[in-house]
Amino acid sequence: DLWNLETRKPLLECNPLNAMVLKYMTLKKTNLCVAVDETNKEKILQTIQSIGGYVCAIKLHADIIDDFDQSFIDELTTLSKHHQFVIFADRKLADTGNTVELQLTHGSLHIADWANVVTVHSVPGPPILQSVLNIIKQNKALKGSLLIASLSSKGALTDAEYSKKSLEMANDAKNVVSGFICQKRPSDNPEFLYWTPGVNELKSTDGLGQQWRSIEDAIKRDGNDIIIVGRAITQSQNPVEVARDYASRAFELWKSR
Ligand code: UP6
Repeated sequence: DLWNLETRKPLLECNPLNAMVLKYMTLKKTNLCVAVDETNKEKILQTIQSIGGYVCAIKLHADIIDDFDQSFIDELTTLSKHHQFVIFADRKLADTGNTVELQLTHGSLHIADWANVVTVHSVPGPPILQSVLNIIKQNKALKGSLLIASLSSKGALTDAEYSKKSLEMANDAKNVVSGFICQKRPSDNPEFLYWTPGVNELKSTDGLGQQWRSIEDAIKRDGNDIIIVGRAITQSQNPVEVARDYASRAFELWKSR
């Protein structure tokens, strides 16, 4: 059974980013990634400080942080080492190769210097992955990328054909692509990790097109490995307890699959 963790582990560990993710997942018994979509660095750091023990990754949208600066990066990096999680920049890159290289290394965000993994849209085609690889080779914090096979928003244009083509792109670039952002696992290839947003146990939509489903559907029915959870945790009454609960439920479901 290729989905058995012990059988699958050596396959995943060939990829430097997945080796890191898997180490934290098995050590901390969690396949939870929390999306901390706050706009103030102190608030973000406080949230990470409190839930950091229950996650394998922390996902950020750096471009929504009002006071993003080097001290934020330094504290984030310290927290990631202390709590042992991967730093995930959800930049959703989608441009021509040269521009993508500049977006990863320059500007006020210079993502490749602090993020271990970044999201990439497949819409520009294979050259985008070559550019991400060029930056990964520079030995910065960035170790891998997740290709967006499908989006969770209502009416997304990422249909089955799009997901299939994204998979073909990833198969030709396994040294760059560690896995996917997807709703349903687009492949049975156990060498990739499948990360899924759109998870909330209490609500099914936010009124702005987001589509949420349960942890069980995300992992068992849809075949994903890692759940990405935002507001269900960060806007709950007790983020620490909810994070602990989501992490333990998701991990049990993943192990038993
Ligand atoms: N995200 C999605 N759906 C996608 C891709 N990315 O929701 O298809 C991201 C959002 C947000 C997080 O940008 O940061 O995942 C989900 O947060 P939520 O649980 O609060 O909706």
